[in-house]
Amino acid sequence: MIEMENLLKRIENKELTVGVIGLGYVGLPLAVEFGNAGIRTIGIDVNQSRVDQLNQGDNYIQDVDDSELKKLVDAGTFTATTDFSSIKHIDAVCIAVPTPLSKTKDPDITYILDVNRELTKYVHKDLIIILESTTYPGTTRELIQPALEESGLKVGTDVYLLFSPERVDPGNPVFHTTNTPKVIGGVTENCLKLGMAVYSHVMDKLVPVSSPEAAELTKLLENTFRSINIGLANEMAIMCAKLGVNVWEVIDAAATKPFGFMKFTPGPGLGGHCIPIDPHYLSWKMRTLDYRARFIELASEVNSAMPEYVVELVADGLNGASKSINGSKILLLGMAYKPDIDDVRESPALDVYALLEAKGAEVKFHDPYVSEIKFDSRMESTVELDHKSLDQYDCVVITTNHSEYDIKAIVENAKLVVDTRNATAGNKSDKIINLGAAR
Ligand code: SAJ
Repeated sequence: MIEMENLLKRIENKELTVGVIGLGYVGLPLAVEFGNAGIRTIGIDVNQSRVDQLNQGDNYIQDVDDSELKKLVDAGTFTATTDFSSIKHIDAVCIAVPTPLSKTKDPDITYILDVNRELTKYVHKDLIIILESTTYPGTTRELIQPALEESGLKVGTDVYLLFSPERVDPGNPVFHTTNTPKVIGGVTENCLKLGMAVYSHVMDKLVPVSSPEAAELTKLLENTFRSINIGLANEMAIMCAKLGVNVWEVIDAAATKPFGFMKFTPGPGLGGHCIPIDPHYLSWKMRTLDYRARFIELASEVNSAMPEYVVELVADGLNGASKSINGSKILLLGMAYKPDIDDVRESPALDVYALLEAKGAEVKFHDPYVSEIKFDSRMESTVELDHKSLDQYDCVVITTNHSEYDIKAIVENAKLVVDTRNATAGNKSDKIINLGAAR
């Protein structure tokens, strides 16, 4: 096994070029960390304008430090390209392309299939391939491995294939790419050894598992766990409102239990590019095995119904002032899917906006991080938030509680506030309808 030893030696001595395919919120931070470790890194992305931006040292990912990127580009340590043939000069390639859902909530693996086609073309002896995109269990072995072996090369002896889930939490002030434990599963022992040697340059802690399927399922369990518990919190909110009890008080009290409980909170629904999506990769896979993943489906049902629940709260509030949604002027505060970030992907605020509009309301939004949003065929821009003129709206809905919102001023000046995030906790006023709290 001299070959393995030589390969390991080269990796340990950083005599390798790492490639990252997909330069988004996962791929770009990862590429920058390899560059920071002094490893030549090539970023590959299909988006030419992104590639051009990066090669000018311009950063577009919130969690990446602008000066770090610039330094790597100026030193030639990191370069970006749209040319997949660069794989020929790459020793280890990490794949971090999107894995969304189709309209019918089925896995959409077109991005992985696109990469697969390039891998088949440019795979070469001793290439190490690590899939990071969240996907259904079996993708690595059933989709990627055959694409690599089409060339006649054998996984485990000529090329090395692994799965290692991304665990990037956008905007997290504590956990980032290098200090979040990294789960990794290889198709063979040698695959695992080599993949771990590559990641040991950038990850503080590696968590080897016995197979790529175990690694694929680890990620799905993590995010299914969140989706189901958020669904439980949302259903608790609905039940508490019917029982005349404040769900936020109940959750805070339950959270004092020092063991056996983990706090989740209700909200207007489930946003982001992970939690609403990932569990459906597992339930889809199970359907192909004739098994219904009931918890996943039920959680999705509860979570997806929350925007309508919020609209019912708005209707109740307006009704109290003898108004209807139809013809009312409504302002949504916060369109990003969670506080203090600029990402609106799958944001429930988008659903609330569309549902209110469909019922005849004139809807506006304010978001300090989101300047404009595309609704079907038109672009809507954020309005200025002038507390003194909030009474021009029949209802203000707090959909995402960005830290900078002055809740006291909002409550003081608005006619009616529907609070989906308990942002108004502590503000006593009969103008407030708080999701999960009796009026
Ligand atoms: N949400 C609730 N109630 C909660 C928690 C979240 O309604 O108790 C909503 C959020 O408002 C958001 C959605 O769920 O709309 C998702 O929120 P999230 O906190 O899970 O944030 P994400 O989507 O950024 O999830 C990421 C995930 N990271 C990865 O997949 C690598 C997730 O695994 C992390 O646990 C999560 O960040 C985190 O902890 O912040």
